[in-house]
Order: sequence, then structure tokens, then C-alpha cells
Amino acid sequence: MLKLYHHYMSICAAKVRIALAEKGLEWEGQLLDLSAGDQFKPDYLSLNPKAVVPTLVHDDHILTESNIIIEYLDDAFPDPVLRSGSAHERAQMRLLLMRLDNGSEGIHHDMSVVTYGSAYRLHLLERVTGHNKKDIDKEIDRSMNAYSKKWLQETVHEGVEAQSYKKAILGIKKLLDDFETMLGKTRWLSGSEYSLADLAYTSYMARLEMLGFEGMWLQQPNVSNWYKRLKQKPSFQQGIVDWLNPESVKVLQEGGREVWPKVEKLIKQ
Ligand SMILES: N[C@@H](CCC(=O)N[C@@H](CS)C(=O)NCC(=O)O)C(=O)O
Repeated sequence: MLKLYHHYMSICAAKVRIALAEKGLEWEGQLLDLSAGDQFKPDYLSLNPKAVVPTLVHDDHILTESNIIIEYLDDAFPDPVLRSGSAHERAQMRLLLMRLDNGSEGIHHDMSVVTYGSAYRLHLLERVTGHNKKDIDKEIDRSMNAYSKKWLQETVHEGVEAQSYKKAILGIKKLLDDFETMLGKTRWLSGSEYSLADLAYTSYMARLEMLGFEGMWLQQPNVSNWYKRLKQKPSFQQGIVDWLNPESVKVLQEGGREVWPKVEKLIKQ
């Protein structure tokens, strides 16, 4: 029995849904309303003390951290294997997973900053009448988990002008440049077979696309072709598209469209 605690738009929850789809597993879901604070309810905190999604419960086992969850699923349900290849390819795959989830240096962090700085900050600002700094900080303090509070203030106040935004978008640009080189040598990120590395970055690429930032890889034929192949997989539909919340997608598209000219300048500098 597999039960996933998740959220429509969460990039890490989508990562786990893609893994479940790749494995063809049946699962039960419980959606959390993150704006209503479901993640802070005691029952959920007992499963995931960091107050984030996803959490997977498999029989008696509680699993947190999306990278760990997808590795767990690959161990527990090895058909099809998503870590095939040589020892070196598997090491390459783990390095890419680590690059994604590496605290404030990781791509997950960069993507959160870019998402909030481009679009979701507008969601948050909507909840604060008058938009004065003190009330905005209070709203961040009330609604966000301890980790997000550390970086969110600057991003919400300054958006695309924040230093943290610049660092984040350049981090993502560097990642795409590195992918372009890697994918010039191998068909998939860590070798000749689709692996957890490709799976893990799929929802991050989809987030960039929802923001309308495809210009970041338009000149990169290998990345463009790789992403096209990821989108053709049924797991893209089942893990991402089937769960999209149209209102949030609209916020991402509108916010992204507005900031893109500045983003384009930042990445060309
Ligand atoms: N390292 C964690 C990160 C989890 C995370 O940051 N989840 C986000 C969604 S992608 C979340 O739940 N945020 C809570 C919030 O927005 O209040 C993982 O990979 O599972």
C-alpha cells in the first residue's frame, strides 16, 4: 500500500508522481492545501517534521525527501530499473541528484527563488493589504516553513531585482549549459539509459516552461531534444500535466511573461 501526501504544483511531489508512473504503481493520494497551512497540522508534522511535501507512506514506512523517495521506490520496485548502467554512470546519476538538493546551493533552492521571485510573490502580496514591508514579513512568518523564511523575504520584496534571484537564475543557466555538454556525449543525463537523474529534473524543466523561460535552452539542441523526449513519456502526463492547477499555472505564466525581458538580460550578461 502506497500513500503519497502531495500538492498539485509542487515540483518535488511531481518528481515522486513521475517515479510512481514510471514504475506503473497504484497509489493513493492525499492533497495538502499549502496556502491553508495543512503542512503545519500536527498529524502531518509527525510524518514530515520539515512541513514540506512530498511524504510517501509505504506499508509501515514513512519516507521523506523526494530524492530519497525515488531511490527507495527504485529499490523496492525494481521493474523497470531506473539506475541501470555502470558504477560510473550510477555515480554520475547520484551527483546530479545531489546538485538538485544541496541546500541553498542546490537547483531546488534556485528554482524556488525563481518561482517566487517571478510569480508566486504576487500570490503572497495579494494576501497583504497595503503591501507594507512589516505586514508582508508577518505574512511570510505566518505562512512559510522555517527553511523558506530564511530566503523568502528578499525574493518577495525585490522579485527579479533581488541578488538571490540573480544567483538563482545564473545557477539554472549553468545547469542547462552543463546538460548541453553532457547530452552531447550520452543520450540521457547519466548514460545511455533513462535514469533517476532524468526523472528528477523533469518537473524543474516543466516549471521553467510554465514560466515561459524556454528561451533559456532554445539555442541548446541537446537539451531541447532531451526535454522533448521527456515530455513524450506517459509519466510526464501522469506525473505533471494531470495535476496542474489552472489558476496557479496562470500565475506562473503571467508572472514569467512580465519578468522574462529582465531574465533574458541577466542570463546574457
Ligand atoms: N528537500 C525536500 C524539499 C521539499 C520542498 O521544498 N517542498 C516544497 C514544495 S516543492 C514545499 O512543501 N513547500 C512548502 C510550502 O510551500 O509551504 C524534498 O526534496 O522533498
